[in-house]
Amino acid sequence: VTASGSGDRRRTAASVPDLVARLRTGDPRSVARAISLVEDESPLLRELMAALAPLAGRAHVVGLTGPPGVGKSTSTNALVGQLRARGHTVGVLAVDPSSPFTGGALLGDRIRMADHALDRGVFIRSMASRGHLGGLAWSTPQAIRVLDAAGCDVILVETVGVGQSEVEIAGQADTTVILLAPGGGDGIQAAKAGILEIGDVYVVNKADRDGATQVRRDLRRMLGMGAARDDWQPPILATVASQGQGIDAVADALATHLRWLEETGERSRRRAVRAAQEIEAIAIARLRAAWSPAGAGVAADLATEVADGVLDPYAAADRLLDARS
Ligand SMILES: Nc1nc2c(ncn2[C@@H]2O[C@H](COP(=O)(O)OP(=O)(O)OP(=O)(O)O)[C@@H](O)[C@H]2O)c(=O)[nH]1
Ligand SMILES: [Mg+2]
Repeated sequence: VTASGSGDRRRTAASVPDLVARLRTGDPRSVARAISLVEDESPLLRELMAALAPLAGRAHVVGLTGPPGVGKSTSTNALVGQLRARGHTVGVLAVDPSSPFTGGALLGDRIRMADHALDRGVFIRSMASRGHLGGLAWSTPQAIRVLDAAGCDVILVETVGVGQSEVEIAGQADTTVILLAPGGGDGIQAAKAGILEIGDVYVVNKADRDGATQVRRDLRRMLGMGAARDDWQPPILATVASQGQGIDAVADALATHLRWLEETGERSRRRAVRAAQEIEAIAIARLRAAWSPAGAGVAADLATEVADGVLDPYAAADRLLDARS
């Protein structure tokens, strides 16, 4: 079921308790509407999150990230099929940190996801930052909470790797899957982007292409050079996502990692880190809103005073914090 929000948003707002009651039954329209409330930063959001908080926390949140065109959407699509075959309900959140509006690339994702469009056990939703500063830092965990409360066993969060964003999304997942592919020196770029520290599972997709073995070898060498992390050895898998090859092994690796997270207590630790990031993002968004109702950034008069040397920046920051309520 494609949980697209357009249209739902214009309907007369049902009460939050009604919405939550329907959402808990897995009603796709309610899921779509709840995620639209997140995206629109609705005034109802606070009540919605309060109602959903005790209902969420069950789902296995899996982040999939990697360079543009590496095969994230194709892999997600194949993985949805694999997880459905194992009896799991699945939520898919395609997050686009680079685009302020839901645009062309995500439309492409929706079309590819059409394989699952009629399946009641699958929710698919794309989400963009809508230009909010740091917006995805609080909106992504909230959308995850909606899907979790709606009963998704596994939530796949696809993000395009653009610099820092994959690291941020990794902080929000229980399990982070890094996708690479041969060509374009991805292995080397990966090392630069700090990808070697954040992956729980590495997948070299497009294994049907020349150079895939080399990418796996490079990855194995580079992962081996880093300091040993905990007692989890990230597997390095090979897939041909467009043909569904190797996807069963990816699903196995996700299940194995979830078991490891639970046995070691690492799952609770990661969830606490995620909650801390979410709280911070909400608090910072609120401070920004209090300072600049017009969205113009730091109060202009203070900025002028600092620029003119009338006020020092620390004193200006004090005034800003004092003025927040
Ligand atoms: N040869 C080959 N092509 C593949 C494979 N997997 C995906 N592709 C193709 O690679 C292209 C990009 O795939 P996507 O799944 O859209 O990649 P993506 O990472 O989601 O792309 P963005 O979301 O735009 O960053 C498509 O044309 C796919 O058909 C594969 O295993 N082998
Ligand atoms: Mg994609």
